[in-house]
Amino acid sequence: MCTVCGCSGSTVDGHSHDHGAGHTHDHAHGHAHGHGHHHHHHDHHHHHGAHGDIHFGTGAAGVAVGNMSQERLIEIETGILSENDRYAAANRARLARQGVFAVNLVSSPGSGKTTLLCATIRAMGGDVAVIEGDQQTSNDADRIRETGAPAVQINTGKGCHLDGHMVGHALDHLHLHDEATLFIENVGNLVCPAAFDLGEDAKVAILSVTEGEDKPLKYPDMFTAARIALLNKVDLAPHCDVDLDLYEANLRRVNPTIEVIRVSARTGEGLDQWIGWLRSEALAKRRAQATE
Ligand SMILES: Nc1nc2c(ncn2[C@@H]2O[C@H](COP(=O)(O)OP(=O)(O)OP(=O)(O)O)[C@@H](O)[C@H]2O)c(=O)[nH]1
Ligand SMILES: [Mg+2]
Repeated sequence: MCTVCGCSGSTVDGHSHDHGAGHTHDHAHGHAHGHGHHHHHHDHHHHHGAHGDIHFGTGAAGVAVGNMSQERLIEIETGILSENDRYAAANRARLARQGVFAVNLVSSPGSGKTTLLCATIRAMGGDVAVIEGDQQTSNDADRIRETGAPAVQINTGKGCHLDGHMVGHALDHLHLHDEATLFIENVGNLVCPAAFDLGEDAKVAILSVTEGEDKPLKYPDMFTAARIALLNKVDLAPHCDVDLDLYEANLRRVNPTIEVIRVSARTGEGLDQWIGWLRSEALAKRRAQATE
């Protein structure tokens, strides 16, 4: 269950929750690990498709959230978040050992994450790898592979976000070189991915000029969680009634320290600045590790 929207797609779920009297909980979801105690190891219900694409949660799972008390939901939320955080911490340690700098790209559907990633990879050259998250299809991983970069597609099925557990599986299948850059494209969703740490170094929010200047104010959690925002499709700005300065001001209202870069995946505008940010952050991470 997603602890944010209550949908049934998460892989980090509470098998061993004590639901108390009167609570029933359908555990028909695809793949879950219990909490530390009562840790039942289930057969892995995800399966692998072409190119090692990983499919989660294709089975239906019903969670009667409406029957749960708020207290109960908060209790479960705390448990699931900490379970996710354990997977995320393991991912983070693994990436740190390899000196890999990892970003988690979050946005609403269609803001241009994949297009921007393809343009970034082509402009950057060098050692990059991609984890793609979508509910269905391997379209985005296929698009990434056309650039020559390795990509693993995760299909979340019913899931509305990637979680730490899924990304751990994807890392098992990705041949990451030391000091590579890892891009994780999250499921297009401006709400739930904000709450799930994947073990990344930074969340990068992508907005496009067509979405409207008020989006940071309406969906603040995502922009509070992000270190940097890429305001994409600026090539379209002249055709839209959009005020880019107001867009930026609204971003800074919800997150005063957020960095904002105006980009166009289509024309390449702003890509140098974005790649510069990636390089300097990766360097800063390695320097910090070296002095540890
Ligand atoms: N004009 C213009 N179009 C863009 C730009 N970036 C992306 N697009 C277009 O926007 C549409 C969606 O782009 P995608 O890269 O698929 O967006 P996405 O965020 O990866 O979408 P999901 O993975 O489905 O959430 C495509 O038609 C792209 O060609 C841009 O900078 N300018
Ligand atoms: Mg995409």
